[in-house]
Amino acid sequence: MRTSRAWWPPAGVLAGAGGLATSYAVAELLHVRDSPVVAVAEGVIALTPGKVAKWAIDTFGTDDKLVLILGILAILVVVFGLIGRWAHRRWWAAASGYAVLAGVAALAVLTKPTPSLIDLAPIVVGLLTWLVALALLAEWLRRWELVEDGDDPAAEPMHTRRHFFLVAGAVAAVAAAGGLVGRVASSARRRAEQSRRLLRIEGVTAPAVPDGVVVGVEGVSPWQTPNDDFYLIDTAIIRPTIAPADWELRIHGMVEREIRLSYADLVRREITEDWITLSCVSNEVGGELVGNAWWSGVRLAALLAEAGPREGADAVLQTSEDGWTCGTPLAALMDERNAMLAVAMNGEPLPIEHGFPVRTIVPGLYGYVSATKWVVDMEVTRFADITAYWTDKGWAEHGPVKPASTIEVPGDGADVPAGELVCAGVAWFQHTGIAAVEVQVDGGPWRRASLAATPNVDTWVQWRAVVDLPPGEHLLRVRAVDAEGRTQTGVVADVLPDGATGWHTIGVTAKA
Ligand SMILES: Nc1nc2c(c(=O)[nH]1)N[C@H]1C(S)=C(S)[C@@H](COP(=O)(O)O)O[C@H]1N2
Ligand SMILES: [Mo]
Repeated sequence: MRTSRAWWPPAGVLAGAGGLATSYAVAELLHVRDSPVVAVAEGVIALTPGKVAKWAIDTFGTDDKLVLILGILAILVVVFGLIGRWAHRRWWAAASGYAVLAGVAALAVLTKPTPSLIDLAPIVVGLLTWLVALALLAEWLRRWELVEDGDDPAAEPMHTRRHFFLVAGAVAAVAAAGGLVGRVASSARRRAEQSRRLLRIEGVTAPAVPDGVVVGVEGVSPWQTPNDDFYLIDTAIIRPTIAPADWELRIHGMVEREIRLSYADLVRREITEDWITLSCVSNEVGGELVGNAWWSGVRLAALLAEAGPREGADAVLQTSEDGWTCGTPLAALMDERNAMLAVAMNGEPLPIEHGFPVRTIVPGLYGYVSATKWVVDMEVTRFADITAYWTDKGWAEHGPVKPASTIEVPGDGADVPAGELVCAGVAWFQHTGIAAVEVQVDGGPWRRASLAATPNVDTWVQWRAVVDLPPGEHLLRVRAVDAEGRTQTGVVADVLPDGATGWHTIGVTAKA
């Protein structure tokens, strides 16, 4: 191994290991379900003929998957070595080798059920690591070769060799760091997921959808939004994974008594439960950033009263584990509404991406000023003294929800039979409530829709109306009347700075 020639294959293997390690780290950090190698292994399993699979299980027993992964890694070592050799004379061959490997991984990832683009991030990072690492190693091997051939009399032989080994050491360090980051992230995540699965919270009950809340028109959003379908908004690139045993909430600032609360302290308290609709300030008119769930948690009013806010305080600056902040009106957290530290969603411990183990839910406020996921700190303060994540970016300091209504059936642009047509959708104005929904055809008179039931003023309501459409193109429009008798404004406003307004309008073509 004293000549540069011998080092091309090991350089390929080293670069290969570096790419595998960074892709593993990215997969674990981003909570991508499978790292590329595991995805390929699962792809191989899916493609394996039954006979071969049976032979593998008979031969290797329950270790069959481990054997498969080790087999894939062994093949990769050989391929990486070859790629290193190719890099000596034909860089394009080496680069294509990596591209083919990345392509196989991408295929394995994208053919899994419900693939998403983020699942490709580990593969892209791995491919880039391969190319950069091999390019650096190849550069110094080439210089070393020049020195050996005596083509570069100016160069110092020892120096060039040493430099190659330095680069190799750096690539090895990247590989080790990637592996370590991946391990740490995966064990933190597994710990949080495991504790979540084992959690039984006394006082948390399963949701029972109340009578009469659905209008029974196909195509309308389910009244209860399942956790898996609930919209997701957050700024966390790496979502926090907090085991309940590691969670603590500090309530401090302008209070008589600072409170520190462990998870056990929290769930020992009385559990409150309610149907509450959560919506995002970024939801466009007719948009889908809204969901309705059965939330279980601990009332904030009682907790804050124990802390004892001082005269002059009007805000609570909430901070999440990942450093996101929002300012919430103290009054909204302490009045009669069911503002809570939620621990369960639809009868299950909060999903990790929805804020496990504890998040805030405040009926009547947009999420960006209230619904802190992974909440760990609440500072009682004054709006005049604080700024928060979104208010720093030009969004309004106060974010009370605005009334909204949407037509879900028929869909925009649909062809419908002429004559009587059933329309339906949802409307919401959390913590004030909806008194009526009205529908209009082609700018004509507004007609009242019929409303389904609601258990409280904090949830959305489903509506249904029958309109009569002659053949041709038509515009359908919807608006709500709130429980205080105000009609939803038709003035069009953008989502920035404090939520969209305007009447949801769709076009349909009635066919004779
Ligand atoms: N930690 C944290 N909490 C957060 C956010 C965030 O970016 N980080 N986004 C907020 C916004 S803008 C909304 S609309 C809701 C969305 O909650 P969901 O993702 O559970 O639907 O969470 C809020 N809580
Ligand atoms: Mo939001």
